Amino acid sequence: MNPTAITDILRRQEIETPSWAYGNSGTRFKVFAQPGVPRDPYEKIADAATVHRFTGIAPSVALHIPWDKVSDYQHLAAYAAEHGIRLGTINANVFQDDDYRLGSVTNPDPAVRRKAVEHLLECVDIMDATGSPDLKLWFADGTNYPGQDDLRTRQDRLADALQQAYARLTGQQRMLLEYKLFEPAFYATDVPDWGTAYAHCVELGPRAQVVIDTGHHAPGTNIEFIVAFLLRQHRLGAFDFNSRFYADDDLMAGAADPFQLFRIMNEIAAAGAVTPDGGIAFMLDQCHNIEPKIQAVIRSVLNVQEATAKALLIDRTALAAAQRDGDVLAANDIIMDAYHTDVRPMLRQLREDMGLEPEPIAAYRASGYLAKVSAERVGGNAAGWGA
Ligand code: PSV
Ligand code: MN
Repeated sequence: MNPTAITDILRRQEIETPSWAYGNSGTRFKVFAQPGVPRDPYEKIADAATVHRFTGIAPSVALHIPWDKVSDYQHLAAYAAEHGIRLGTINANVFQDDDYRLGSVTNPDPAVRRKAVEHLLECVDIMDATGSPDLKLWFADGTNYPGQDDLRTRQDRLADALQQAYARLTGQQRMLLEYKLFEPAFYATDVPDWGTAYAHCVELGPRAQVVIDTGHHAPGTNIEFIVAFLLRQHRLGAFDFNSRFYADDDLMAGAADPFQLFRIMNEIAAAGAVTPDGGIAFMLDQCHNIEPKIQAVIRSVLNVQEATAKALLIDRTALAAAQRDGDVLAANDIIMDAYHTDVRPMLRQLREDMGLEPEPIAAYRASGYLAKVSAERVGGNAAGWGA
């Protein structure tokens, strides 16, 4: 691909940032408070808009309900627009009420299942008000002990709930179903892998799509294979990018394993699906427990952008020829050549062409934004888990 074609794609790339990345978070041992943390969804939007201002490619923010509950969602959407961004994916949250101890949509108690489905429907009402295109579902449902509940019946309950939510979607709205190997359930998770998510999506219809959260697999899983498979089936709806050393560590995307992120973006670039018309929502899903949050989100956006630029640099004609010839080492060299290219000068130039500061992190640090919001955001309750 010629340099102009590459920069044209990079200019149109969009990465959605999560509202919860701006709030306080922690491990199950401690939530650390940081200065300047937003106290409500409006302040989270201001932080997300700041990330977009410095990167130019993060024009939307994902909301999590009820963490981001407000009385007027149209007002919130208008506020986002005033700040130069839009409201993106609506994430349902059926994992924090005491009622959900034995599951939400797969709970043995029909009253609890009904409550969970009502929340999913409420999230679609919110999408109608905000213009958000996607409903993202992740269920903490599962069991801790063999015999605790019937595994097949739980799948029936899940299918029934998904069907009710899917039927409520209108127009171009989509349902994105996320899987996760384990945690909080430790014996059997009800949506543990891409195969389960995929099978439910196929049963539902074309607007049900799978979400790949990069932290939700067993160690050593070949995630790019899952990407390739789902792309081929037209069922890859979105990513939750983050990185991990052990389990679902929720570290900055591209921090723990930049080569894996590159391999994933290679599959996306090969399928021509980097830009929004490719139908994939590229989101971050991370927590910044010990590092400054806004700067960490900027770093993550840039890491995804760098991995994408490298993937776009792969000489696909030469690669196809090497693959046809069975030249294993030449093919691998072509991939590694792109991976080892320093794309930072190209991206600095791109930002200048887009009217942005060439070095987003340095520019953000020099802007004084964090000192300003730390002085302003005094009193009230800092947003965080459960808030
Ligand atoms: C679950 O671990 C998850 O990845 C889901 O996307 C949730 O919505 C998110 O984290 C926030 O806790
Ligand atoms: Mn996730």
